[in-house]
Amino acid sequence: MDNQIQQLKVEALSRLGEIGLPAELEEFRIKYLGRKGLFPALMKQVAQAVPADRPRLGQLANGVKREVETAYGDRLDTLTLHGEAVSRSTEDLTLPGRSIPLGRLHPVTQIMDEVCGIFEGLGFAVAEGPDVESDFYNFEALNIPPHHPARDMHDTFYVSDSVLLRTHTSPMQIRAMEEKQPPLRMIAPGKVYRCDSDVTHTPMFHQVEGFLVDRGISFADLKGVLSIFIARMFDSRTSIRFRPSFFPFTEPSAEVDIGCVFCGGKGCRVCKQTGWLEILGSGMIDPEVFNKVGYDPEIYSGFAFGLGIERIAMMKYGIDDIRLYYENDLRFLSQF
Ligand code: 2NL
Repeated sequence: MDNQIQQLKVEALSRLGEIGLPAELEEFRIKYLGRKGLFPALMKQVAQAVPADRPRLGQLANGVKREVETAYGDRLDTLTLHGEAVSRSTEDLTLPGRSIPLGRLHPVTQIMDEVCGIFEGLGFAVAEGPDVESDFYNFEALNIPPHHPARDMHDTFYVSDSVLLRTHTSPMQIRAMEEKQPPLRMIAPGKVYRCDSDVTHTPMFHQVEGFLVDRGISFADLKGVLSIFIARMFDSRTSIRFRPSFFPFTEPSAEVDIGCVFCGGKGCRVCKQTGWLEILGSGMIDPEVFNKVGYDPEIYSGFAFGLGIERIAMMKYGIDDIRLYYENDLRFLSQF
């Protein structure tokens, strides 16, 4: 009996050493370790040995069986690690791996990049600057005098009497005009602040302002550039309307509307039954602004415009509550 056990061990281990294919390994398992295999048969024989020999033979046979099982397991690992799925394996090695969730750009950042990209494509330079500004760059240089309603405490966050959070990104454009002579075309993207909060207003939002100054610039240039922008941002078939308006820093001024993207111009709750949505404000730069930066308004003219990024993103994506942008709810953000 002892011999028989040793012989089975030698035979099994040497056979295992020859095996190179998963199918052969499975054959081995059935022949030696399977329910009707040689090891279970050996164990039955041990159970029938004379009682005096049984504990010793049992211990020996069990030890050998464990050794062979371990060697079998090692062989199985080696073969499967080399890419061969063994039919007995309970894991489906063809399943795709667990995916690692990826972050993405915030919808406001995506639209900001898109808007800037369109103007860069038209030759506009990009200038960024501080969120905290002086009264001069935010108001005075833009022809907004001390008691103008736009300075009202309800709209502007003041840091001190003459320091404030910028209410638009125009200050960077004023600096550019102070530093450089025309021709000049530039956009200023960034965060702006106004003390206002409801479904269409947040106290901080993003704006892109732009301007172009040269000799002989007319309202036709303004219409041309802004029409190209709208066609690229939305669709070349989008209808456009220039509506007379007023800003202290432009004259004449126009607000630009596009055909309502929600109802196609038929009239709905979002466009208040008008069929139009306002997308930006614009105008010919007021001679007073040129005087402040030292340009001669008799020689130069130019246009300027300003647009709110959250507003454009709401139109493009059909979002009706601006606050969704700033709640950081992944169910919302992961849709973009
Ligand atoms: C709006 C309107 C506008 C400007 C911004 C501007 C800048 C300079 C000179 C003259 Cl430096 N104008 N910017 C002009 C017209 C309109 O923005 O509704 N923004 C959201």
